[in-house]
Amino acid sequence: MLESKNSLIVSTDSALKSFESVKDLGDKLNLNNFLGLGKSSESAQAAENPNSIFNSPAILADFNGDGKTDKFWRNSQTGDTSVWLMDGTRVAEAGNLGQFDSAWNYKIADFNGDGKSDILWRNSQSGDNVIWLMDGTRIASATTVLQVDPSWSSDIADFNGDGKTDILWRNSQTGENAAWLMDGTTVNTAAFLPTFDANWTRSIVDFNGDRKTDVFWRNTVTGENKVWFMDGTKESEYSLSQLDPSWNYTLGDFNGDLNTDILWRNTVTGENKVWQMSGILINEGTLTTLDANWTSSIGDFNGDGKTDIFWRNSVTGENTAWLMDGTNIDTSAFMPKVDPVWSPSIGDFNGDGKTDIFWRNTQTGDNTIWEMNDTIATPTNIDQLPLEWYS
Ligand SMILES: [Ca+2]
Ligand SMILES: [Ca+2]
Ligand SMILES: [Ca+2]
Ligand SMILES: [Ca+2]
Repeated sequence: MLESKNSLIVSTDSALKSFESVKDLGDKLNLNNFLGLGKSSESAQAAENPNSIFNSPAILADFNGDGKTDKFWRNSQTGDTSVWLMDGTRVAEAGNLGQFDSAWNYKIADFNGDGKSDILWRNSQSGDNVIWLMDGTRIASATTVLQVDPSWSSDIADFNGDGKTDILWRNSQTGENAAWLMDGTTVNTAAFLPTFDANWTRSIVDFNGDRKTDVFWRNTVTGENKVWFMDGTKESEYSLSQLDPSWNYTLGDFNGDLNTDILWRNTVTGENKVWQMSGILINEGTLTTLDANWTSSIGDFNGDGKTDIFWRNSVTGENTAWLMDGTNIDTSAFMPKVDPVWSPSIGDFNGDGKTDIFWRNTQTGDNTIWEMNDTIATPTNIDQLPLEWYS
């Protein structure tokens, strides 16, 4: 599949075989309850974040669609996978799903647009692809989709804005690109897009806020930047300002206008700046400089739809949050220090529209959630999970 431009849609025997085995596995393991922690409660005081970055089940895992981020775990020794449906700092329900060895990578998506996260599995050695449509701790369906040569990698997108996940394929060797417009597990349209050589990296964005995701291209050698505004499989390409390759980027929406913005960080000087995007128009703002030990994650800690920045110092364990208002830092506050053995990830586990922080101790397997309210963190220890489990 995708090996030549004339064979965009080809299914293979091996794909069908692995469909059977995955389906069997799903059927068998759905019956098992993992950890037996009981049923989910309906005690939500849900307040949906106004920004799709933080309310989309195609971005943050939410397998039962209750607006509370869930956890997906893999076991590095057994290949087991499991889901924790979260209700604040409580694991409301846990389920063991099936076994996928480490050759399989996964991505969170929502292929059928039902508001419940699905999973795209891709075998990095065989090129097999499997889609799990999820319903809480249950695999509603496991379907093998077209095989794609392992030289291609996938990105989750929504190019026609119908709320159903599409896929951007990129061949890192040839520089070829292609799009699949999906309807559930069916590939409705498959089309090749223009080629960009291997020096270009890409990210899925929406610079014009039309809910059709766009593609941001950056040349890591020359520092050139480009965008494809997408409408289905039709792309319109524009050049953006060039920026020296020493700048890395993270994506967010710092003014809450639903256009993706870019947080730039200079890996040499520690300088930071924001490009507030409106189509191809750039409003640049310079932020505080932070030395190279600091790494950024995005969140929305006050739930106003404007992306905030969580900074963690990987050497000292210090943590800082910047509540953002466009190109300005509205509030900057230190939060409790956390030893560097703890690794943070974000989600909205209590569904109040404000991003929380899930901490996992990489030496003990202990887990703690910080429920966030602006820059105030309320920590609660939650279930421990042996170290061989990872997200
Ligand atoms: Ca959930
Ligand atoms: Ca879904
Ligand atoms: Ca767009
Ligand atoms: Ca915010």
